Amino acid sequence: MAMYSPVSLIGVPTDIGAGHRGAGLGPDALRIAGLGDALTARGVEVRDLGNLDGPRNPWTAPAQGYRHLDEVVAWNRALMEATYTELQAGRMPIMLGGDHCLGIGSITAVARWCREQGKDLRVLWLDAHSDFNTSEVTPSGNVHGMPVACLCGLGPDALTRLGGDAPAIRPQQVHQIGIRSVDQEEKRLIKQHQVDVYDMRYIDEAGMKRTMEAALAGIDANTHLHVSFDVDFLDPSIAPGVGTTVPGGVNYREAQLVMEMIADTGRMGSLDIVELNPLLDNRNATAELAVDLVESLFGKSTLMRD
Ligand code: HAR
Ligand code: MN
Ligand code: MN
Ligand code: MN
Repeated sequence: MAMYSPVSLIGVPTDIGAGHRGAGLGPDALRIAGLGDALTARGVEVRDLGNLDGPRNPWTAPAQGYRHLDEVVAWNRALMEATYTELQAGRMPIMLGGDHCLGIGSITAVARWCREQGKDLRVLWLDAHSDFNTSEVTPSGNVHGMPVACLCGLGPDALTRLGGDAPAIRPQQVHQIGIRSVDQEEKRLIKQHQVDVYDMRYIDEAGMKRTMEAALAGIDANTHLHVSFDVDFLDPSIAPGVGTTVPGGVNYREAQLVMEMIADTGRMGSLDIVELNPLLDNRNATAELAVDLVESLFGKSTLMRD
């Protein structure tokens, strides 16, 4: 079995960036689905740091194109600090979300740490959505539709400069898989900034194996792979427990292959699990599926392959 760094689970119980309430219950649903024990069974040393604290969700309308911006900033700052601390301690942070606005905090910390260590950061963004909106073009004002843009320097200073300098990452460092819902103006931004997007049509035509080979091409011993796993990446028929389902998503076998191929690189150094909404789930089945997929991310396969 491959050796993995010790893992720290960081619960971030908030739906501050989402348009539905409930993703704040995600961390406990993942725990109840057995995430910690599943990793331990993989031979990974696991420490559960519990849940971070932050402002409650005021559930107010957007202002200047953002909903709950101050609260989003507060949660992301707390997560950034916790993530950075774990990386410094030689541990692999796994963020238990929470909605996807939290990717700003986790990835800002990872980017800073990679810069300091001289590592090449690559972000794999598994999602139905590109999350590349800005306040000018967002149809909703929900910040969970904006984290990739913020990380690439498009957004309010409070989020783009969370870690000091902006941008935290370059668009070319992001590789998106499973995309099937991009807003009109967001499409233009994605093109303009040359984010590497493997949408569902690409996956249909090329197959998941070739898609992943393309998304993982060029990874070497100096690469730090950050996996940002938005559970709505999966088809709603297998993963109903999310606020923003989009039909035509990745099926069970494809999802397993994605995780197995990431595991084969041996380079995953940090992980987000986001957008799980237990209030919309079917007896925690989506959380259990997420745990099953995380096992594959940590090298679980049917046969011994090494
Ligand atoms: N694109 C839409 C918006 O910006 C929906 C975004 C939904 N985002 C997530 N995360 N669920 O991917 O409002
Ligand atoms: Mn997302
Ligand atoms: Mn999504
Ligand atoms: Mn690239």
